[in-house]
Amino acid sequence: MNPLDTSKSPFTMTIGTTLDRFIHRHEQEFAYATGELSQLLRDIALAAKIVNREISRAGLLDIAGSNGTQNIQGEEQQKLDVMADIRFTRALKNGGEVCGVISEEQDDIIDTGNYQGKYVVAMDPLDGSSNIDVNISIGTVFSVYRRVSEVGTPVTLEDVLQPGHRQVIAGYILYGTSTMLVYTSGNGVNGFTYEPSLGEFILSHPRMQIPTKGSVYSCNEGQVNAYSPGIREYLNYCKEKNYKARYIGSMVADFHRNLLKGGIFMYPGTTDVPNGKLRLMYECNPLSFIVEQAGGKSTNGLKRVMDIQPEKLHQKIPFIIGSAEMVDKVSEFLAEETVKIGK
Ligand code: P6P
Repeated sequence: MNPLDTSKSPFTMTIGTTLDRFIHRHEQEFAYATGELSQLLRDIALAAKIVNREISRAGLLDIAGSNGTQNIQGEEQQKLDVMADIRFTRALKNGGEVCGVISEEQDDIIDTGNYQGKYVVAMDPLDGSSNIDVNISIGTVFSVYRRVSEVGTPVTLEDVLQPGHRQVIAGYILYGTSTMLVYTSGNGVNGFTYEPSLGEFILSHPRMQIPTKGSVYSCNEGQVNAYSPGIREYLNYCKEKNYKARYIGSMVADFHRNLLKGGIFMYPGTTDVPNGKLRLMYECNPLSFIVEQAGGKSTNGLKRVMDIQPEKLHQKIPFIIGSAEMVDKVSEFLAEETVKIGK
């Protein structure tokens, strides 16, 4: 890029720029920049504003609590899970850029009927929703891939079962003390804070970078006896180093704190559930794209998450993500475990 041409450089994007203007200015950075991807991102942002409004009033509108149904994972769906799924799916269908969607809340691929759409989206419409009733931050997580099947035809399984390194956009919305949209399109990570009085996401965290090391670890230690020896030894290592334990049961919130301050989030496998709980396509891959773009790392304990070839829509993997040096340290303990028990 011509060093004198600062039109596209994120460095000219001052805090206070709206998401819309940021997208427009950076459109040329999108692979195959033809405007569709920009519009797709705007569609996601619109749905996020609507979901944010619903969540902030949940306690008043009797839309909190259980929906009385389960998703394909057998997890109880909250009313807001279903609402968020409808809002994001509808925005993506109406936007026209997406030919297919996979969602934590839907068993199968959603064919949007937009056969001319060049993209597919994998999403967790509302992660951590069991925390809604107790007013703890929750999040939406999304991944965007370019379809591999011919434009003009229905979405296929191959369009959605792509490895994470083929993502073109990944992001999350954190419905917290303030609502933020954080995303990457492969040129760094930028965070936008929602200003309700304007109805706009405003650039507040340009060029986010995760510290290469930190002193916070996020893990459900209630399961410690079921973790592998390597994970247990790493948790002991954290205590010896006097790290802080911070785990609020809402991955997007735990991840966001670690992204800003440095730290590591782990949802390992256990003796009974060796692949853990978190889903590769719409939880692990999007956060992995973001963390790598911010200078961090993520693995399943054995390999880079974004190199895993998905085999099922709702495939689960053990998940370790955060500051590069902390993820490397876990890998060291797991490697020693492999040697000791001769896996
Ligand atoms: P556990 C929420 O249900 C979630 O998917 C993540 O947001 C969170 O980190 C994890 O599960 C909590 O799971 O088993 O520790 O309660």
